[in-house]
Formats: sequence, C-alpha cells, structure tokens
Amino acid sequence: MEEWIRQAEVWVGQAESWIRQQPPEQVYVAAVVIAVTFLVLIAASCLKSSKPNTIVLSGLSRSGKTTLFCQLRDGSSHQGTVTSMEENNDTFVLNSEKERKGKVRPVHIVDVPGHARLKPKLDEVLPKAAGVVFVVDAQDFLSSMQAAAEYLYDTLTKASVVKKKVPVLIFCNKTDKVTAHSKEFIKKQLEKEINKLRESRNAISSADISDEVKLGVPGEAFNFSQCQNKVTVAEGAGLTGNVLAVEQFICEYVKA
Ligand SMILES: Nc1nc2c(ncn2[C@@H]2O[C@H](COP(=O)(O)OP(=O)(O)O)[C@@H](O)[C@H]2O)c(=O)[nH]1
Ligand SMILES: [Mg+2]
Repeated sequence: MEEWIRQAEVWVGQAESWIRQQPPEQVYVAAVVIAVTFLVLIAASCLKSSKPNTIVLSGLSRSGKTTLFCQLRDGSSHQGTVTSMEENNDTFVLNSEKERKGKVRPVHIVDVPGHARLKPKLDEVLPKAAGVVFVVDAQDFLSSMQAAAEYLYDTLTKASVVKKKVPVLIFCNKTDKVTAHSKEFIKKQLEKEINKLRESRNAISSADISDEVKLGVPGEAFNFSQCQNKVTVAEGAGLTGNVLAVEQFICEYVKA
C-alpha cells in the first residue's frame, strides 16, 4: 500500500513538472475545456432525467380510457372491475415492453375520468405531460361528437399544451365493432366541430382567458395540422388489445 502511495506521489510530481514546462495559456485552455465538458455532461444528465414521462389519457366518460389503461399495463382489459369515476394513476413498464431486452423506461400514466366534475384534474396533470392520448368512442361517435370536440378543443387550447408543444394522439377506440366509424371520418368531423367552436368561442371570449391559446389560422377552415403541437389520429380497440398505435406513441415520447 505504502509503495503505491509513493508511486502515486512520484506520478503527481512528474505531472506537475510537465505542466510547469507547458506555456501557461495552454494549461488554462485545457482546464477550461475540461471544466466545460464536465458542465455539459452534468447538464445533459439533469435534462434527461427531468424529461416528463407522464402520459395523460383523456376523453369522455365511457370512451374506454380505463380499459385502455389496464390493457397497456397488464395486457388484459379487466372488464367490469373498474368504474368510470375512478382515476387510474400508476407508473409501470408497458406490458408490451416487458419482454424487450435493453433499456426500458417506466411510464407514468394518468387516466383522467371524463366526468365534468373531475375535469379540473386535467389542468393539474397537463403541464407535466409528455403526451396526451385523447380517447374517442368510434362506435358511438355521432351521439357524443359535439361533447368530444368540446373536450378536445379545451385540451388543444390549453396554454400548457400549446407552449410546450405536447403531442396529442386522437385514439379512435372500439374499432373491433363493425359499426365503428373510421379514423378518417372521425378526424374530419372533429375538425368541423372544432371549427364551429372556434368561431363561437372567439366571439365571446377574446376577453381575459389568459391560459387559453387561439386555435388555427384566421380565415381558414380548421384542421389539426394547423396546431403548433403535433396532433395525430389512430384507431384500435382497448378491449381486444389492439393498442399498438398507443404503445408506439408512448415509446416515441417517453424515451428510455
Ligand atoms: N367493443 C369495445 N368496447 C370497449 C372497448 N374499450 C372499452 N369498451 C367498453 O366501453 C365501456 C366503457 O369503458 P371504460 O374503460 O370504463 O371507459 P372510461 O369511462 O373512458 O374509463 C366498457 O363497457 C368497456 O367494456 C373496445 O375497444 N371495444
Ligand atoms: Mg374510467
């Protein structure tokens, strides 16, 4: 042990005398380069760990959020064991990722009940979201279209969503039913409904709703590609486990 210490002292001495022989500017430059490298590495690791891993499941009651939540976590739909008023909130590795080797990052998924009384919950979770999955009942779409469009409008105009460019996936659920509407149809109808809402809401509310951002381009019919954040549409069925689109969305925005 003592020998090692002596050897180390010798090396330190040699290093010191070598540094002294170098022009001082060169030594300063080297020190600065080392310091900056350390700072960059520390900043990068902080940034990485602080990236949000929260995915918000939103949408009207009975659209299938809780079923989707269970499917993502357990690979089964737990039919009948959960009510629409319950909020599911859990951090887990997606069932589809469990078998995968290598780095997987647990996702924090919050299923916000669609009940009007519980909507303030959305304001609380949206600012922390890495992404929003907006679940739409594709089978019973027409009867709930207006309400769904209003809910989506409220989400897409939230300052916390627009400023942080939170990606939104509109998931047309229950497409296992033959009578379900296609995602193209649903997309078009939602755009039309939001266009109407945009006109009526802009008329009443240019006043002080400070956390609301205006949607779309003035004078043009609304479509999702005008949003500053990325809005995509996909279809599937939580009940039968056809949730690949949602899993891909989550993996894209919650990176290991
Ligand atoms: N056919 C079909 N039914 C579904 C699907 N997903 C959910 N459901 C049914 O829709 C109802 C409401 O689902 P739930 O997950 O409780 O909706 P939530 O209120 O949004 O949480 C339940 O009866 C589910 O079994 C699906 O993909 N296909
Ligand atoms: Mg529910």
